[in-house]
Amino acid sequence: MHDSQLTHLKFLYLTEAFDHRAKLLQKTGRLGTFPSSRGQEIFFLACAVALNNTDWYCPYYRDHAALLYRGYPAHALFQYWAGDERGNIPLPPHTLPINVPIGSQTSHATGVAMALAKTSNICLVTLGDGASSKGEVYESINFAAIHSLPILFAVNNNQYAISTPLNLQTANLSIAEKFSNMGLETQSFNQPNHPEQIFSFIGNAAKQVRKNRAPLLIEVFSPRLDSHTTNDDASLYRTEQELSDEEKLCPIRLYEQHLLEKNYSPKELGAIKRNADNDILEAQKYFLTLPKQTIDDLHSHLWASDHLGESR
Ligand SMILES: Cc1ncc(C[n+]2csc(CCOP(=O)(O)OP(=O)(O)O)c2C)c(N)n1
Repeated sequence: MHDSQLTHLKFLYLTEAFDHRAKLLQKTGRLGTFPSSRGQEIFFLACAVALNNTDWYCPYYRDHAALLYRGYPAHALFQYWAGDERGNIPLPPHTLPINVPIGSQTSHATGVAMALAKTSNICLVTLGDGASSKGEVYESINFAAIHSLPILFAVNNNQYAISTPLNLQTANLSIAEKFSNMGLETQSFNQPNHPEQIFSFIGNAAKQVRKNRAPLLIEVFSPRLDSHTTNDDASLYRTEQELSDEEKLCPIRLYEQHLLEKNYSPKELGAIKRNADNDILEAQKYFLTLPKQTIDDLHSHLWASDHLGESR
């Protein structure tokens, strides 16, 4: 039995509870549009687990599990999605801010990887299948391949970019195939029945980048169990059958099953879940006690103080 598996489960439960509460807060007008990661939690968690503390993590906007694992306080994530700039303040070390302009995080990450070239650290950047069509993504991958940078491009292939399906992002069968001719190795993981193997798949990929000091692109096919965001309605473009078939692939439920088969007890798992639910409830309560941000809060953390020649 590996305690690390229970730690993984704890962060999956934290993410699940965070997701649940964020959607409720959005419905009651406390949060803005929120992108659920339901079905994709293990992908993001495994990306964070694959790194050391001094490696760099460059997220897009669905990375709640990874950010919680790297130490982002849950109340600050609620603040971020409520449009409160102060939610950006407690960024974990070696972690870039949440990035909503699609694909642009790959350029930032490639710059980070360039700075890491002569160290033993690596950089991991996440992106969606839709982002893989953006010019910056091609430019970043090309640059990273030419300069042999230590960067792992990790694609969360949930097969939709809002309502645009995968077959309109690529004429290939996968994103890994799409980039297979760009001077870097690409790998794909498509075994939704075995979400626990995502940890070793992404862990090995990170090891490979660390050892070879060269870029690698990986893709994990993951079910998207919620709509794109709280502002979207997937039933307008996905069939009921497709949605209910995907629900059976809920990675957290399959991971629980995997742990029970390994002789962890339902009681043990239940206690971890209750603690996680409670931690997120406390974070929500704290978030709701915070005073409203002021106009000054919108820009007081935007500029480095020495750049302006004045202290904050
Ligand atoms: C530059 C830019 N163009 C358009 C958008 C609007 N937009 C938000 S999410 C999204 C789809 C992204 O899909 P994908 O990359 O597959 O990631 P997913 O959200 O499915 O995880 C789009 C087009 C944006 N945020 N940024």
